[in-house]
Amino acid sequence: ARPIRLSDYRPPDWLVDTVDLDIALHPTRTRVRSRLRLRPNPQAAGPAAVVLDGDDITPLSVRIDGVPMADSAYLATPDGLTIPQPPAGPFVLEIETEIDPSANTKLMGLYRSSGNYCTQCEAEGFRRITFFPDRPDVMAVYTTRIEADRDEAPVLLGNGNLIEQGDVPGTTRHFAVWHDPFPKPCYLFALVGGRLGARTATFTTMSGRTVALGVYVESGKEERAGYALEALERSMRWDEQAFGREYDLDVFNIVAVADFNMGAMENKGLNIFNDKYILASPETATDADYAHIEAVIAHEYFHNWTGNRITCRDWFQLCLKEGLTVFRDQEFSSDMRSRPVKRIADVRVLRGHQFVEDAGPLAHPVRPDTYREINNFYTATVYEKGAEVVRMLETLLGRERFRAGMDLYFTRHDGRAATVEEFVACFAEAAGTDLSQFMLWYAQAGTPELAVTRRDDAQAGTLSLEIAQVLPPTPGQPSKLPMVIPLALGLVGPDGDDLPIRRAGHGPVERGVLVLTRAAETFVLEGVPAGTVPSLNRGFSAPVKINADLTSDDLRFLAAHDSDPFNRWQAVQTLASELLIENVAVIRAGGAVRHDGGFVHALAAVLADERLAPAYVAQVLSIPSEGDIARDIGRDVDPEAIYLARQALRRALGNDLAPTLRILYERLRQDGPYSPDAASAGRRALRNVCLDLLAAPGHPAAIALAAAQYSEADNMTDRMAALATLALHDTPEREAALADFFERFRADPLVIDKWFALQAMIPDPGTLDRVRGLAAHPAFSLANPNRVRALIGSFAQANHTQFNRADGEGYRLVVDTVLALDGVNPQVAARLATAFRSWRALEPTRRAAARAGLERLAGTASLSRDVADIVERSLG
Ligand code: HT7
Ligand code: ZN
Repeated sequence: ARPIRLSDYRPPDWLVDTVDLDIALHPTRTRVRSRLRLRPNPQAAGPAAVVLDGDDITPLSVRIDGVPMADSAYLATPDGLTIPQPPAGPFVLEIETEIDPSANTKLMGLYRSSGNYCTQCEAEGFRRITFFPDRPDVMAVYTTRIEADRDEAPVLLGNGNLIEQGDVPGTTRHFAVWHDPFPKPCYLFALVGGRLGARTATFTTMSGRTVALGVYVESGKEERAGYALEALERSMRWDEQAFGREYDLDVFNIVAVADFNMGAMENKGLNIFNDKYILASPETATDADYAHIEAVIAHEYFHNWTGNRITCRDWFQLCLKEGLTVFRDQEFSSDMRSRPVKRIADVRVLRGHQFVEDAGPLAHPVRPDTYREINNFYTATVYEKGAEVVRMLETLLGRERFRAGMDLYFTRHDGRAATVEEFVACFAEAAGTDLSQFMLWYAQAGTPELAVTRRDDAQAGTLSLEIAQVLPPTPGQPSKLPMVIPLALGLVGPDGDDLPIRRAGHGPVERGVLVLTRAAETFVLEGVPAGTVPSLNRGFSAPVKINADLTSDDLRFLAAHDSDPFNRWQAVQTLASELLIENVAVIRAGGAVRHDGGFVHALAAVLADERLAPAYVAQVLSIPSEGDIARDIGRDVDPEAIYLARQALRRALGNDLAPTLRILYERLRQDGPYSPDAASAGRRALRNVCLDLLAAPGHPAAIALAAAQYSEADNMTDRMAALATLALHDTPEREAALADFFERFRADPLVIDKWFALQAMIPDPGTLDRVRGLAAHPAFSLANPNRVRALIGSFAQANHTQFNRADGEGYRLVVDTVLALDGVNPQVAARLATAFRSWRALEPTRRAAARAGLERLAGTASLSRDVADIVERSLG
């Protein structure tokens, strides 16, 4: 039946007004009774069969308007249930099924995690619970009765508000009835039953309503749920202030579970989270963990409006909720923390994941137009590039008109399932502007490349910028049209100050944003003295690659003076990247790497600038990753040479900057108890970058410093940073610290994940055997996605030299794991298989080995649809 195409979209034949579920939980025989009020869709073509989706379930009984149906009156298949001749008008359909949550290793539908019951229905999990038109444009009002053994599941949670609860007379069982008055698609359905402890609070909304908040965790871990609860309160307040969005139910619950396919899920009134994004204490969570928790809590909460109240018409519109909600959570984190540092971090993620995706065989538009397996489209392109597209709308329209567009979207589409066209139309209308060319951002895959050429006319006092845009071909899209690109520009005058931006013949450039619309165009800027340096794409106003004719002197000038913190950081990154790429070539040719005193000097100047926040300086000091360098090189990639070039630069920085780094390291020492706030985290970040660079040359004194920090740390950030530094040096201190870490935290699987991940990332040839050994460790389990991602995911995605071993053994390990995992959890197996997405960019030996790995997967009988889809597209 697959592939599914956007162009084939048809409105549903039948609508569901209400869903009444009665779910009696049992470890292996959970009984599900569903009662659907169906009516023909007036928008559909005419009388039609009722076709319900199902996956791995069989009907025990089917009734129409209370009358049992003969088995011959409906057709049950592995994919669902069809009633060929339903009543002509509205009717009530009742279906009974029985499911086995304990046998559910796919973690989609109803399953058990640490003995607790929980659900995951996005994208197509509800059909594993009961038969239903499992598509987001069928929105219904749900009432759910949950029944369970009181001992086994004292806590019973559902969507909406709790309307009834009690004991089942004469039994050990009890029940709870939840009613959600807001129509929703079935992917937002959820229930939880188990032995859970909670942290609770109340929140008073902007209109004065009281909402009961609860964060439920494994009993005994309530202490670690406090930060998540506070983050939830901050998110709720922020959405009122920034977007005027108020929460709408009497209750908002969050539940943390240990076995979860992704980060978290925005089920209406009952978010379910991977416990990794809830549980935090200074001893067990790093500053980065705290920041992620805050961001994910916010993201899922913000879905209440962008995703739940207004949902997607179909899964092709996924970016409508995900891109927009990522944009909203990024804005929230920027307001809670440092805006420039958040922007830099987000762009690092975008380039590290989305640009890589865009450059390989898995590239797809922000709104794909075809898919075989929707679970494979929860990608960096849909999420991160989707957020950039929303950000560009704001940049193009300005804050006020953008907000007016959002307001219109909220009022016009509340309670509906919408499309990208309808979303963009709100901005076009609110701003009185034509956004038809802008729609190409949703339709065309690939990262635009801008070539920028400067022409100075000293006499006329003008600077001309000739800008050409090219969008490279991507799978299924050999040629492209020019895009609308908002390019925020600065002109840094010879004295280092910003100059006004005026276009000859046009006057001042609104908000300093040049709007590119053609394949090639020239912007003549006036009032520009000689020695002015353009600062292009300030704040990363568009998700593009820029190839500008800026010299190293220009970049050093920007690194010292640019008033735009993003571009100041970018200038240093570009300088580093150019040096590293040059040295990679030198290494491959057997030569000696070039030491660049100018680059060291530029970094020293940033280090010496006391006006800069430590968190920002930490970002400047973090040179491009191996992945960044590989991506910038783009073809014939040799990961070993990249590693060596990067190591050489890190050593040079560690040696040349040692005195300054050492002074900073001491000055930034923590002077009170640990606090996860952004300023304290920034100081730790910079201190730990200093430590890592100091240790890079491998001097025993620096290794001892790291070992001392490891054992003296009173928080996980400092302990983990020291361990990560030690992990890069093959010393007795490394093995001692790793052994100590395991003993300290062996009872805490989330912390042991850090231990798995760190070892998987060690760039030594011995890592392959180490990872094989760890995969057999009692703390490892293929059944738990966090364990798999920590050990095998980190090896495949973050250990460039060892995953890409020239002998192909790294690929073999990952292929073996994908195959073993596919029968357990195909969604997670498919995600792991995407590690091969850049195989074509490798040098010939590794390319051949990676291809052989993919072909081994392709040649395996009975691959899941999830893995088969990734493998076929990767080879395609
Ligand atoms: N909307 C959710 C995406 C999702 C998911 C979450 C958990 C398990 C499986 C899932 N499939 C899709 C999470 C989000 O982006 O907010
Ligand atoms: Zn989301």
